[in-house]
Amino acid sequence: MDSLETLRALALAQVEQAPSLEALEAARVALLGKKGSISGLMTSLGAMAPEERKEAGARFNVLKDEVAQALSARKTQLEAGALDERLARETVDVTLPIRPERQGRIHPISQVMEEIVTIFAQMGFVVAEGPDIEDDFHNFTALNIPPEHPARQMHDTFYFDERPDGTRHLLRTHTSPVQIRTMLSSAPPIRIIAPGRTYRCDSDMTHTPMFHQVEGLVIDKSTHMGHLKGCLTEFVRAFFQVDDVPVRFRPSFFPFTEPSAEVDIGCSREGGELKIGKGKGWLEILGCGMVHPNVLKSCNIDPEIYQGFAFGVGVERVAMLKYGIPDLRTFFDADIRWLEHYGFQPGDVPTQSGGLSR
Ligand code: 2NL
Repeated sequence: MDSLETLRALALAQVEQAPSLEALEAARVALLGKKGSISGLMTSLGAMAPEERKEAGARFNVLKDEVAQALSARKTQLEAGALDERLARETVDVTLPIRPERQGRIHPISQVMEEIVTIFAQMGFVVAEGPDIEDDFHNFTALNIPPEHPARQMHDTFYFDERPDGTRHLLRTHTSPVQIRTMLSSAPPIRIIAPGRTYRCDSDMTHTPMFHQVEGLVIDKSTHMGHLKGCLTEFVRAFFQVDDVPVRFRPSFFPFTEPSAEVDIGCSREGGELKIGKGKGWLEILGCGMVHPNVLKSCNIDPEIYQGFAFGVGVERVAMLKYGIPDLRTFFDADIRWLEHYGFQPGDVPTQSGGLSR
């Protein structure tokens, strides 16, 4: 009896005073392990008379439960302490000055998307976002893209497996579905910019299966082609930071706009060096047009009352032109040396108040 009390006191002291999780585990093995002292008590029951065994067994079990409970309580305590200690050890002083030799870089895609968004934000556009995984309606049908249009083919669009109802989701092939969603959910006037990832089943020197787009949409009662020309001319000059760069609007075709145009900027290619500004050549920068009445109707907007313009910019393309990046596929190589060369310092990211970089 006395020896059981002594064992109890020793066991609880050992557990409650265990200085570390390792010491606690050692105590658990010494007490409750196969060859532990409390397990030893259980073995001794075999040599006892039936009456004595019954009474002793009950007391041994109480002790065993008590020790197990103490082990668990101490474990919780030690773990909390270990976490506190780690949190204290790993604190970061965010007020310390940056260390230029240890700085990461902003990817040129992120930088250029931020530049484009900043320019349009300064004109009063609001950023809109939507899902990368879309359905047929938002990506094609609402955009006046007919069922037999080549863009809908398997080899141009990434489709998911068919669902029980026979429909298939897809990876959006442009950010236009974001604008469709905006027109469906909010009444005009609308002035939004939709930056994001887009996907097409295409991979060669000049195409990657994932790429980036910024699209814009303006809808109001009296929005006209003059607004489109003024807005995009202003954008191109702000983006390339050349005040007098020639801009031309060349007729084109998109199913979702009528009329449609492509915007070119002037450039020169003397001595193999591309220079944006006055010169003999032209560079295609973006596509645009007046929103097709069928698109407005699909979004429950009355084309007799409202009209608007839309445009789309390929981010990789304008990033390559602006920053002289020669190879599209290097954008996605995750090469640290490339990023150190073409990337941007975190402090150079454009803001509405600070303007564009450089
Ligand atoms: C290009 C051409 C364009 C649009 C995108 C658009 C969106 C809606 C309605 C009408 Cl919801 N149009 N987007 C319009 C014209 C051209 O992009 O070459 N992008 C890289």
